[in-house]
Amino acid sequence: NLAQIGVTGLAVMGSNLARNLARHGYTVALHNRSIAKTDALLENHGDEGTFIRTESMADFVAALERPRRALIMVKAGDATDSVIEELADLMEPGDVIIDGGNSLYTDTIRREAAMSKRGLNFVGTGISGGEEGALNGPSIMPGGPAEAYESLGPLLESISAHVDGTPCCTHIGPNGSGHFVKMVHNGIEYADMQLIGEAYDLMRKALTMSTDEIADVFRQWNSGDLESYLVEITAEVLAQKDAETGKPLIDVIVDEAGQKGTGRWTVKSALDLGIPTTGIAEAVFARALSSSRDQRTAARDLASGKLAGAPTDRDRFVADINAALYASKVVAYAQGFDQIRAGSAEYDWNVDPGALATIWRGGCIIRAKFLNRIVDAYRDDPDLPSLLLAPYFREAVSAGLDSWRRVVATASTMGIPVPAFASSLSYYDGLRAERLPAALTQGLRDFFGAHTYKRVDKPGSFHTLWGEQTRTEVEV
Ligand code: NBP
Repeated sequence: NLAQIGVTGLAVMGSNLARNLARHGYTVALHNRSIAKTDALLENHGDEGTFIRTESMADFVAALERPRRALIMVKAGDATDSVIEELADLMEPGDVIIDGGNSLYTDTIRREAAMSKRGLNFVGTGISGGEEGALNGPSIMPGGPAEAYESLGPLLESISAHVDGTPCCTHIGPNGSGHFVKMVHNGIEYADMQLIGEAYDLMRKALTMSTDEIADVFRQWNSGDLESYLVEITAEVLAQKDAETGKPLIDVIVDEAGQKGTGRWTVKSALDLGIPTTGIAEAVFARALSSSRDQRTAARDLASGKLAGAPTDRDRFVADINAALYASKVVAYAQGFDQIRAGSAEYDWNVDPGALATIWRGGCIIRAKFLNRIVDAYRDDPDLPSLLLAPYFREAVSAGLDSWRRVVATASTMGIPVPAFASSLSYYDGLRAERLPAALTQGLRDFFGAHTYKRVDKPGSFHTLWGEQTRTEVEV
């Protein structure tokens, strides 16, 4: 009996995906560089379905029915390259290699081109939802040849999360598109978490609320417009008590945030594409600041200035924070979708933003009720210039705008850092401004570097001999 699919790389993600596949009735070939993980999986969960144990890559490939489908779940980077090479040497034209790791999309573009020259179908797929999602239904973002998706799609769709009967898996587009959208997904996750952190910090510092009270607020928010996995687990994280001290666990966790790199990749790509993904960038930089322990220690006695403006009406300010969080979240998603649109245009991927929002509604870390609104927005207008311009979001942000400004103003006068709230509001104000100081930037650039400027009243490019009394503008 041959396997419909094989999984190589049986650490936490790979073994949970293998179990998920087996539970859905597929026969799954198992392989791992070291046999211990394969045997541990079989010993602990071998009765969950039909698995084929293999020790070598050759046995693994031989255990697969044709066209062969092999899912790689090893560490991203060099390990993935070497496993792809091993597999490709043993496979035949028409076979499908799937990389489900968190690979950089440019690596996926390179790998897909190399495999397609050898007649192999290479599918780079984003998989979100962590280990729990891998086992019970992740959000899956496969990129690669359309014909590979025809045979692979039903299988991936069956193991993905489902929302209202719709699978959280769809073909994203060619080559690196799946890993690209997964990267931006992770970037949005960074922004979401930073915004939640700022909301928590404001309740703590501006309203001196207890951790349990803040947990209650997040619990309530989770039954409103902010309903989402991250808001839900924020309430749980805040409610957790430390077994040793009895304090809220959050108060004994060191305030230095780590990162594995996908947020940084998103920002680098945004810079290359020229898209102001400021919410995600602030989130990545906020983590970097938190981890600059030596500087933070040395800076503890820096002046604060006169701090003022503590809110007097607690309920009202909590409602303000709710509105600021929602509006800033809309900005973060608007920017993320702008980046996806720009990436899609740059690489000719033809990514459908509405379909993407649909598969992010379940399984993944950023799953949220809110995603339904994004699906609606793109269904009503596939060419929407910005999510902020969709009627629903336009109205929602406008309704919360005064609150958003109060929150940023209060944070500023009280000396509480809110980089993501504040920069999102500045982005919004920048986007809607009739005139920006960019005119001055152009003037300065022309002054020192003859970089030219355009005029509001006629076409063309102009350079001025600055400082001359007479009109010395020249058309370039
Ligand atoms: P890890 O990223 O920790 O990788 C461990 C696996 O890679 C083991 O099976 C290990 O084999 C194998 N491996 C390594 Br390391 N070097 C290898 C090499 N040179 N050749 C062959 N195999 C090699 O596992 P993970 O946390 O399960 O994640 C798997 C992938 O999924 C990663 O790309 C990750 O970024 C991505 N991902 C993870 C999550 C998550 O929540 N953890 C979520 C979404 C995506 P060994 O047992 O012999 O050492």
